[in-house]
Amino acid sequence: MRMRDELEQKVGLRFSKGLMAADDKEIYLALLELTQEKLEAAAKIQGERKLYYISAEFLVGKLLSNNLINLGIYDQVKEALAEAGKDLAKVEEQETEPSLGNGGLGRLAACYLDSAATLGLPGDGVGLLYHFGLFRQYFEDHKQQERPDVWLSPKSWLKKTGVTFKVPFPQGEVTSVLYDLYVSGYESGVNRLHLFDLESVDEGLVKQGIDFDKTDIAHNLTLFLYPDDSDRAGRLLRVYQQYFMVSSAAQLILKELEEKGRHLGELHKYAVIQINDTHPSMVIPELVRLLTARGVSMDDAIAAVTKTCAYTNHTILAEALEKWPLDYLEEAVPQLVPIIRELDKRVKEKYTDGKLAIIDENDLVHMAHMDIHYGFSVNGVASLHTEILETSELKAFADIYPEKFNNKTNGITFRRWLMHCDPALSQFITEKIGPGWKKDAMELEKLLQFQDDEGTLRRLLEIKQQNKKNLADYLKAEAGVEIDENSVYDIQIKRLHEYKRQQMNALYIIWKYKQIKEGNKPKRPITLLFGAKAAPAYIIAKDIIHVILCLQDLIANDPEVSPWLKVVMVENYNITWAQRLIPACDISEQISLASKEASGTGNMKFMLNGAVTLGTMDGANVEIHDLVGDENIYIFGKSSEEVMDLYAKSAYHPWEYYGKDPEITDLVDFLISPRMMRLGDPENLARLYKDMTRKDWFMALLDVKEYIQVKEGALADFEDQMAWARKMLVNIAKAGYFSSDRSVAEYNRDIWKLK
Ligand code: 26V
Repeated sequence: MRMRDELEQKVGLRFSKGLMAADDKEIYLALLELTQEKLEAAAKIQGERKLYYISAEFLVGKLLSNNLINLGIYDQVKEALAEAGKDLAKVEEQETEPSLGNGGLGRLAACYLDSAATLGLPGDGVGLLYHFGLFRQYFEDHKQQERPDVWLSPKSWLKKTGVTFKVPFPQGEVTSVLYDLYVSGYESGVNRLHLFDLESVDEGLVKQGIDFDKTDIAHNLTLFLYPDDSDRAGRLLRVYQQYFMVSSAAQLILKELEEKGRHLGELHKYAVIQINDTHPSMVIPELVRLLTARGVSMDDAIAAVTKTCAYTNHTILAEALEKWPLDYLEEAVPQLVPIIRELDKRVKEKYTDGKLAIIDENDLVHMAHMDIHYGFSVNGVASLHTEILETSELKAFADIYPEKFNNKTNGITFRRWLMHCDPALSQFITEKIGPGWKKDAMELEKLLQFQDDEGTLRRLLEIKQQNKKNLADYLKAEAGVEIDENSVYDIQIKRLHEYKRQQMNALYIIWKYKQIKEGNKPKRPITLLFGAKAAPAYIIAKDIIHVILCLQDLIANDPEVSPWLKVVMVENYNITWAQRLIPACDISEQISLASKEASGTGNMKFMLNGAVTLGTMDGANVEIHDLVGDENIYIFGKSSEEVMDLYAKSAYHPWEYYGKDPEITDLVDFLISPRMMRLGDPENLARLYKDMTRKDWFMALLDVKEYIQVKEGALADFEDQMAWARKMLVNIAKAGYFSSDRSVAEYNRDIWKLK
């Protein structure tokens, strides 16, 4: 049947009208049903051995267009709708974005599911169905406020499976209910994302903002992702949630194994579990518990589990490396404690080095240590990150288990992050080098032959210009904010964290503001765009948002400066925003303190869409730099070795920069200047000022001057548009390495061994 007829039939059946008479919402619902049926009919990827990718987050983004692209019917649908005078982009706006993640780790999980399905690898995701997601961010009085992110609706991509499991807690048993989402591969079959909900969950528990009774675990386990953990009840709730997730996952895995008629002791032959950061680590003792309860001996259970589990580390930040006090585990998951003690005992019998212990001398349970001892693979997510793990953070482990350590540099799916978000660029690339890059991203290198071709470079600039205009139009329509499409767009979008150094970017804004006030106008107006959520209990991160919003206001209302400088922080930054911002970007801000950003994946998305990176030698920036060369990236800042040395010697003191360098004094003092104090909240501003001058744990003042200088250099270079376009082209051409198809193929080759 023609697509137009299929659509007419669906709309007719559902709403008793023709396509032309239907509104965007109705068309969306019809398309949802139609697409879901096609997913249902698509081949299910099968295999003897299966991957279970367990993760607290899956930041999948809107699914309609992604599924249409992967099913190979996007163009047909778009044309059929156009025939009826409808716009697929408008229809897509009807979908609410699932709120199942927080940042890079969650988006990575979604990209990997896409790639596994694309490569035909049998692999399912397993996670939780959070009713209110992380939170919905809004701004009030220049401050972040939070409310529940209501995203679930009766008609959605979720399918109730009827599968349930009992999860035991000291307070009593609860029931997990399994929902599935189809994960389509590009011109391939489908896998699934399994999301567990709590049968007895009670949304009514949420009273004020995002507050709820954290102790009522029979009703709260699947309300929010990462609920506030600033008190004991909050931290305990994390443990309850994690156990709810992994016990359900483990039961699902064993159920599937039993259905295949396999012996449980052979788990490792038929299943591989990727543990995405430490949130799912309790799957190890839980599997041991379940296997022994079903008659497998302790030795065999431990051996099988160790051969089944692989751990990915996504951060070296101490506060994110989970260590649970043993008494929390006694309280929340007492059934696991004897097993964790047994696992720890076996380690201590073999190794005397206290650094290797699972349970340390303070009775803290190191989740990562359990993963490394009782898993067969440990990987970092970029070369530099893995090197730091091996030589520093996890050195004691790399010494005893060198064969377990490996690097898997992160990747992104080009389906969403180029084909979907930048169709004009996609089409142009295909015109130049054919469609082969969609399946083999390394083919993008063929673009290099055009690096001196004026026509190609001009067209790249035109496409970027159109994308910038599209963003300007969208911002005006959605947020009532006007930006100048002829300005240079400089974008920093990522979680708000001090190590990512949005505060350093804010200092640049202050510097530029002062320059303009002194009459030094830039050659071209500059637009600085931000998107970031701060964890609700992360005070300094919220102060940084406050400063950015105050600067946004200050500058917008200063007629001397506003024609030249514009600051915009978008509200509730999410995947949908990212898809609009990234194609419009000229300068990609990747300015973390070297050694702290494990990889970054936004850096890859920007590069792929023809933005030029301004960054430190951190995470995957190092690999981007290797690929594009000095000419096509702007690097500044102290190296990871220098930074790690400063930490080791406690040798960094912000006052040595703040007090001694009048230029820095000037910038930082501006935070508490009368102008800012009038506009903002003195408490927040003074707190950040104090932090930056006395602590500055992530060393913004160390690199800020070089940052300003190199950023000014990039802005100057932007004026030679043809030379800039050449940089854009090289970045696009070299981005192929960062396809998640490459990453996932490497995971499969070295770890999963699925086919
Ligand atoms: C840890 C914690 C600790 C307790 C509070 C809540 C919370 C939430 C998330 C995390 C995990 C942080 C790890 C993470 O997201 N890492 C990011 O992973 C990306 C994908 O590998 C990588 O590109 C980023 O550089 C890295 O920061």
